[in-house]
Amino acid sequence: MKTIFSGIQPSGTPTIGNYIGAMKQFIELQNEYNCYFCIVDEHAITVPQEPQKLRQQIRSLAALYLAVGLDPQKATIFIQSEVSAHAEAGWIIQCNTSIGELERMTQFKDKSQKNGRAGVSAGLLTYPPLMVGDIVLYNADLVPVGDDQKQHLELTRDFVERFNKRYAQKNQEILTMPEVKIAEQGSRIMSLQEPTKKMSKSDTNVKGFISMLDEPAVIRKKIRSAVTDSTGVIEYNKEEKPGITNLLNIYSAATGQTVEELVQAYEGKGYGDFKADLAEAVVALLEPIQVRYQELLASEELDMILDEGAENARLVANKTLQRMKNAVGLGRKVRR
Ligand code: ATP
Ligand code: LTN
Repeated sequence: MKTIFSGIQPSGTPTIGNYIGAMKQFIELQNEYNCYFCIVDEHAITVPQEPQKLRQQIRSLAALYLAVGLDPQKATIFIQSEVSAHAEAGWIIQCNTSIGELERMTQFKDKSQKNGRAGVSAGLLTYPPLMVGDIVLYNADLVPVGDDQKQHLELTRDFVERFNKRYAQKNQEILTMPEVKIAEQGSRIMSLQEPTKKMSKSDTNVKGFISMLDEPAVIRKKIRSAVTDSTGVIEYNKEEKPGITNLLNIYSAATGQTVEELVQAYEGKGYGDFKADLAEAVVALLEPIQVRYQELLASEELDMILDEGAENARLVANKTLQRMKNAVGLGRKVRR
């Protein structure tokens, strides 16, 4: 059975972008793969977080993982910082990655531009090596992510090739080469307010995203005020009509209807009707998830699942870490 690894940062409440681009794929894949789904809290502290809030967000994301339908019998669900191999592997990987490579990452350029380069944490720059560590520690073959993570996966693949070449003994591979897996549709859900910008849970404009825990009234209001255009025709055209195109993608992901079916169904109808129906579809998608979420958050079961997840994860991660240390020559030789 092939292995999957993916992670989401507890840097806020996940949005429907995270759901459509990432979580939805996780649910579909858990039946066919050996899966690890991680709450990557060490990634979240690359930008300032309030400790109390971060704690809450970590547990909340874990509850959401389960509420959307991830099954701890099928997938290992755990918190990154509870498996120390991540930080250790991250260091070895950083020392085998050039600053030039890291400075080219779009996510770093975007986030450091907003806050001024000199003022952002060094972790924001060296974060991709931590992500590489997440993936290689579990020998992942496949990494399901949204479109924005493609570049980080390319960096991961470059790293694996370089590391294997540089340190291989008797041509034995040390790390598994992963492939990226991007959803066919909805891999890049855009902001409701600026439909040329990615929907992001840490957007300061809360009207730009629908969080998975938004109440129905809030969802309806945000969709009603989503930016579209003045033509009033429901058409799929990313370049000329990014707003309505984005809403079509969300509608399709929420209901399973294809974009073509939706365009046909709304022929001759206006944006008002379309948005009202879309809002109901999103409410219908999220309501049962929210009910399960509340139950899980209050349960002890959640902590048991996370304890067990971390234990499982440590077993696999520590083995790979030891292989990496042996390859690089750190410490004393330990048998595999
Ligand atoms: P932040 O705003 O804190 O940078 P984020 O909302 O971009 O976070 P992440 O935790 O970094 O979310 O991403 C988790 C997963 O969700 C990744 O696989 C990412 O590609 C995917 N994802 C994030 N935003 C979107 C989006 N707008 N559309 C589709 N997929 C997305
Ligand atoms: N970098 C990702 C989150 C992330 C991840 C991972 C995704 C951290 N480690 C490993 C897939 C595999 C992000 O910012 N969205």
